[in-house]
Amino acid sequence: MASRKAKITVVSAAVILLAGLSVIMAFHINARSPNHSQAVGDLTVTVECIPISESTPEFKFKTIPRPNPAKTASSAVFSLLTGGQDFNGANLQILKGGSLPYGPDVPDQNFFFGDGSFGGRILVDLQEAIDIGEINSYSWHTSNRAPQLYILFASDGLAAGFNPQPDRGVDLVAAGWKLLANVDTRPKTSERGGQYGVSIASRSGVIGHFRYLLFDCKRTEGFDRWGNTFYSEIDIIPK
Ligand SMILES: [Ca+2]
Repeated sequence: MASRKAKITVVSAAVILLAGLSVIMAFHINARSPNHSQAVGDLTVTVECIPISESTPEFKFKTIPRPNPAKTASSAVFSLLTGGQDFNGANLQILKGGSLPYGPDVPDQNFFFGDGSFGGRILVDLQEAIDIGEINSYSWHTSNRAPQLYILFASDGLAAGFNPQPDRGVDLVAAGWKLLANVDTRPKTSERGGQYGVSIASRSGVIGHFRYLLFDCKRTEGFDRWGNTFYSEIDIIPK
């Protein structure tokens, strides 16, 4: 009898242990997923990664809007503040208008900073301050150039001493810029390829009233020369 009880106790303990492990594993896998939504104050930053095997030129995201040139602010003018365009890539104009790459490794249909460089700063000038509803960025690559890593700043351009063209090293907050979001979609697994979408929005419906946006982009890794993200599209959606 005592032996039977002991057996039952051992089996019960094993079941409890396995159940506990599966809960821990589920949490762990979830924590490793690049898909997440993070709230910072009133803003939400939602990240979705479509695995490379399921990625298509339609950019079919489920949790964030797909690229939509019809909704994008047509007044947006993109320019480079720091860093240089890679000569195998497209210029910044590829980021607006809705043209999307036909495959996961098409350099001339994406904008990316020069091979071996640390990244750079992209300025978007909307010509006048508008209420912005969403800012969505999209990228696609087979490997390390897929994830997105940038800090987004914004300004209405009205602060005293505002600097609309801050060079490398200039403290952006001191130069009249507001920090909006820290975006880092790098997964914690070795598999980094895929199609990434980032949607920055606000629970109030309006991110803010801004004329300028500044994307301070970093390379996703420095192991080799190919760490700068293949950006396919950046949509600024007015409210
Ligand atoms: Ca494009």
